[in-house]
Amino acid sequence: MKLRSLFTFLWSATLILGTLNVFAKGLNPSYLRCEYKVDPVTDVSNPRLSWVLASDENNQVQTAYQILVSTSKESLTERDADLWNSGKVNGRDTYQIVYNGKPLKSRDLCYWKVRSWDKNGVAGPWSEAATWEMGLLSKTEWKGKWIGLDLDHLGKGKVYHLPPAPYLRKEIFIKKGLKKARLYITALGVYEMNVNGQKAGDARLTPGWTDYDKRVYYQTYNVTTSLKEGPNALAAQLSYGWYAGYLGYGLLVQNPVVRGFYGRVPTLKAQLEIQYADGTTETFSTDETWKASQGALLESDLLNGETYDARLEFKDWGKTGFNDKSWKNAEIFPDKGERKVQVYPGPPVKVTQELAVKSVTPRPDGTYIFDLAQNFAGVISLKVKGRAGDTIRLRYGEKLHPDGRLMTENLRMARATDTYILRGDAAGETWEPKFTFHGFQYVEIKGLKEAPSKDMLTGLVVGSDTPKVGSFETDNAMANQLYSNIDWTQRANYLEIPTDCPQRDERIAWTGDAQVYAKSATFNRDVASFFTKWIVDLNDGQYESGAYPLYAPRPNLRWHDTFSPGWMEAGIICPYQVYRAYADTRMIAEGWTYMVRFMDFLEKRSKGTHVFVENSFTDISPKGGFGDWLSFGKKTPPDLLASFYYCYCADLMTEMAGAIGNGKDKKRFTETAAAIRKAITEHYTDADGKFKCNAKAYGDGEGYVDGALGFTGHTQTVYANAIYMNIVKPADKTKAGNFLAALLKENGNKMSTGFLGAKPMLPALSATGHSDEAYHLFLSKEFPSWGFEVANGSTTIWERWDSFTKEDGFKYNAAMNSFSHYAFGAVCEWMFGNAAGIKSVKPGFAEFIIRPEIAPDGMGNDGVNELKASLQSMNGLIASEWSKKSGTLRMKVMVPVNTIANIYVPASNAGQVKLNNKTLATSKDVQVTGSEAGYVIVKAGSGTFEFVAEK
Ligand code: RAM
Repeated sequence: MKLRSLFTFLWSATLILGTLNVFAKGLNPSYLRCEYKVDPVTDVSNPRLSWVLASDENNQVQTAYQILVSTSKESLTERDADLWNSGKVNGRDTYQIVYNGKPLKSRDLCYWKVRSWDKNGVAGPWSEAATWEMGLLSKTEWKGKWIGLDLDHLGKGKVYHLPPAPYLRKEIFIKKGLKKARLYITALGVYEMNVNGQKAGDARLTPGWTDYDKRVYYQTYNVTTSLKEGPNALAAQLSYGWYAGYLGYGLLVQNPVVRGFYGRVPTLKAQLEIQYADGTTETFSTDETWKASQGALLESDLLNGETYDARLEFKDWGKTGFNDKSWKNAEIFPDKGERKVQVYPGPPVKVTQELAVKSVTPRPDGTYIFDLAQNFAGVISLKVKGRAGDTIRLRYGEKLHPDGRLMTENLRMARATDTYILRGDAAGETWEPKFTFHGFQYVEIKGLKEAPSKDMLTGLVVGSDTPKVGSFETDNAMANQLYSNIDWTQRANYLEIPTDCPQRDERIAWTGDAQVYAKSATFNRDVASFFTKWIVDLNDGQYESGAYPLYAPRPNLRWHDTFSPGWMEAGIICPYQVYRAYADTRMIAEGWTYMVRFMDFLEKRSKGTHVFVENSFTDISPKGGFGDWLSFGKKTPPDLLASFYYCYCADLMTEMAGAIGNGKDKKRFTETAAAIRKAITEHYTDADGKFKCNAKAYGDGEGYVDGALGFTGHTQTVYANAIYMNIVKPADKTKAGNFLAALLKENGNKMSTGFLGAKPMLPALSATGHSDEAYHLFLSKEFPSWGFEVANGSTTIWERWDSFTKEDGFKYNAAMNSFSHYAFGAVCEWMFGNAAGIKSVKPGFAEFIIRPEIAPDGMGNDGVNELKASLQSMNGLIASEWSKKSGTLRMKVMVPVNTIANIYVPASNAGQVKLNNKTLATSKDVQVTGSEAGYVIVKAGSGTFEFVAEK
């Protein structure tokens, strides 16, 4: 055989073998989800499906898919699928695929599976079957009444009014063998339901917080195996929760209402639906035949904690045969006609981790301090032995005073105290609070007779169960700790709603904090369903005027809490970030009228001028809104920031209008954005492109946040935002970047930025050729910086850079001083988007860029020489890793099936670069598409790519 034909032979053999390999394997769909959840219950009538593909082969894409949906697992075949056979649908889509089969009814159980065709047109294997189940689609299907027990007259103290929590129970008789049982349940307040002494599900603080006048959510539990023929017991505990308990700083600011914002008495509504083996059905619902009593849970409140007297415990009250003769009949409470009852759309709040105690320290006053070594949100589980009536008081704090005392001043009016009174069980007893949570690292225990051991307490980390999708690791210990701090702070605050902080008397979803951090959040955890839930709260909270509120849900915590520029725009920015991360257009479509109403509001407010001149928001409190909250030095005019945000929102609306195919609004917002840019340039910049304002217009600044410091348009925050939000034209960005770098230098290379300025700071520096400066700020350990918090012992992100310092201790103490506040954690966006360089081009990362910024040399141990980051996207795992060592730069990129990556390899020309040990320039696996200042650009399909570039 001639050499040439030998080559051809070998080549065809490889191809054939390769193809055979593909035949054998093909694309494998897994992680089947419906409405972002695995096997959920939903009431979305045409739910969206998704899967993730895996393949051993590089450069793979899906060219078509087929979905089958059926009412049973047995009939889930092409021939028998009775709900939907999508047929072969051409295209790459693997997510946001709308169910398009037969109309679904309440209680329908749907089995589904999918298969994909690969780039060679070869069909892969069918996936495993997954399910979803339809909830109750109409309120009229609810037979259960709202029941409760009014105990509100009890528990009135000097400071707090904490009535006991009601207990409810009912025995039912199951006459014959059952096939299926579902418990549909909700509460105004929070509930825990037990079936024959077993807790239904593992969620906590159900059914969560909503604007209860507009809607309440319910849970569905599959209790088929918890029930038996004959008598069965249903036992529920209720607490005040967000509905009837204390909320926010109402008490602190002496608001006329401090608790019971939605109602005084918590109530329960449930129905147990049974399908017997013989096909008949029966429903047991909450009604006046349920029995009700107060019991061992003497106090129960989210902010203030619980008091439990175990001596008053009803033994086995959750089981059949308990004598409830002395209990009252449950009271019936009226419904509100306009209140919707819907399936909980978010991830459940639950215990996501347990933490062991690191040390126990006795205090001179006889108390003990337990250290859990990590600031978090949650509760504890307590294990004790003692005499009946022994009382154990637990207080929680994030920090200790230098003398070892628990620091609780920063909790303000949140009592955050749990008390357990022992029943005196010789075998010992365990207890954990149910309807409260605290933000803490330390627990102080009072009332112990003997020195305790560490295992007396276990920390139970509580939060919305958002799956971890991100990782970030470097060879710099500070950066690693910072990333850990960010994730822990997110976990502590993504608890039902995105709260500002989990510890003090606040814990509300401040929209400003939420909007600056939303994108960062998507890099750490899958927050798609979390935001699906919260955006509804936000829309429910929209004012008549069209303004989005300061926080959502929005009870009336303080008469002048309304809206603020920089905060209210969360209504546009959060859905946009969800769209970018998960390609979710339904959230946009469903929220569109709210978003347009908000844009109308801004337009009206600007009086058609498309800019907010000085003093445009004197009617709100504080004047101008919160502005660049917690910034230093002269203030950035809040009106200028309001104008920037207006422009940014118009841009996002333009893009989102395009995404939902609304050409008319796309045109409208394109024009609006152009008009705003023009008006901003005219009013707020001088001939050199420098930002300015009419500082005199603010007079002495009275009524503005830190107004006495004076105002200027030439601040770090202004340029950082002008670059980040594309307020300045691309051609003028370098100039703006230079102003920003110069301002930093003038300020001793320190940031002066607050909540609104810190987030865009590093991305703006990076975008304008100042990556080294960005790295210096990122790695700095001097005040104010992220590293400064780490150097001062943080395990979470703090509200202020110097919330605690080794030199000065707690400067702010009882004032705003949270040690778990994610706003400054928004640097996470730069860590993933710039340091690791993972940037989406198309929503859902269908196409993305990997353009790592390599840390400057010469920083010794304070620098970064190695970085590894990854993100589990809707398409699968994206990874970006780099390391540098004596002139050699290594880079590893993982590109999931069905995506395209534009990889920027840090090298001055392709000749210097090797890909998987071969010369890049001749590689067939990828395509060199160009170069750009210090980078060779490579286009790649799926696979793992290792680049080596020599200097
Ligand atoms: C603080 C909150 C929050 C901030 C508002 C303006 O009390 O903690 O972080 O958005 O005020």
